[in-house]
Amino acid sequence: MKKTISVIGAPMDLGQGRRGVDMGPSAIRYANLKERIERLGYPVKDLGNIHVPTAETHNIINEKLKYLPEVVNVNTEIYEKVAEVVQQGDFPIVLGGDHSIAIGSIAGVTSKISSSVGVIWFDAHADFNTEDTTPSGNIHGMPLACSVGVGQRDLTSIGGFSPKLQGKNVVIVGARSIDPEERELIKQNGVTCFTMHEIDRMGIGRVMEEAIRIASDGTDGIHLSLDLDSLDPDIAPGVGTPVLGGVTYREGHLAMEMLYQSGKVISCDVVEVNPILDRGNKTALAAVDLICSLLGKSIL
Ligand code: B3U
Ligand code: MN
Ligand code: MN
Repeated sequence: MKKTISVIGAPMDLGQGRRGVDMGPSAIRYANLKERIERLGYPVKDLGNIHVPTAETHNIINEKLKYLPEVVNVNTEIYEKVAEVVQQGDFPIVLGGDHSIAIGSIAGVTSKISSSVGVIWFDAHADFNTEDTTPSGNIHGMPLACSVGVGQRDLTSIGGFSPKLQGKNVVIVGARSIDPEERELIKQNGVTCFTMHEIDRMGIGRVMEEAIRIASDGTDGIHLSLDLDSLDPDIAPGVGTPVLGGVTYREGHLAMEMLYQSGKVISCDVVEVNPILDRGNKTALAAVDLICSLLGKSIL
């Protein structure tokens, strides 16, 4: 019997500055997420959406940590929901929303796993800023730092424990836009980063072999955090901060297929799909295609 897949919508847009990413969960569901996963033989439960307050009804108090109290509250709810799903033995897929939702999602997964969890962070960015290094004040640029215990306390302590991850089991894949101080923080915390340069030189196959080895070394499983802006804007135009020169459609699929074959992945986030900026729901469709490969869809 295959694991039950539990889908949680997190229509969060308070971690960044553009309208529309709150519609990500609808767009991904509209791309037939449930039916396509069921076709692979999994039972699927859709648990609906977490409540997210409307940006226009709240004020920004701290320009370096925009919407901090609201982001903390939403992530606390995500943490509780994801922890419940993992406790039941199910596989959570959290649909963003912006990438700040990974703070709660990773908190939920790691709270229910006895030893540690590794993370593979697919992203054009490193999301390793803090309130001291952020150029934007947007919390979606901080979730990976928060998860290794670096950053503002309300964010790092969601779920009542910190850190959630050890830097030595964290791997960023696909990066091509990293802020100077972020680079220093990544190094200091022992995080591995395979940028587009390494993907070009080594090929995605060798990069993923290494990434899987590092994320599973001494851990009880791997959490995949998939930011759709990791893909090239040609195939994923519907994201808030597109960056040229990204992962191709086939590289993305091979990466997901290798993660499936590793048998190590226990949970995932799919984030930053913004239907307002998209063309014909292309980005949400690409997201569902990638999830299917992650769950075992093969060509033959
Ligand atoms: N590093 C920049 C930009 C950014 C991070 N994540 C996204 N954009 N999507 C920042 O604002 O922290
Ligand atoms: Mn991101
Ligand atoms: Mn990104």
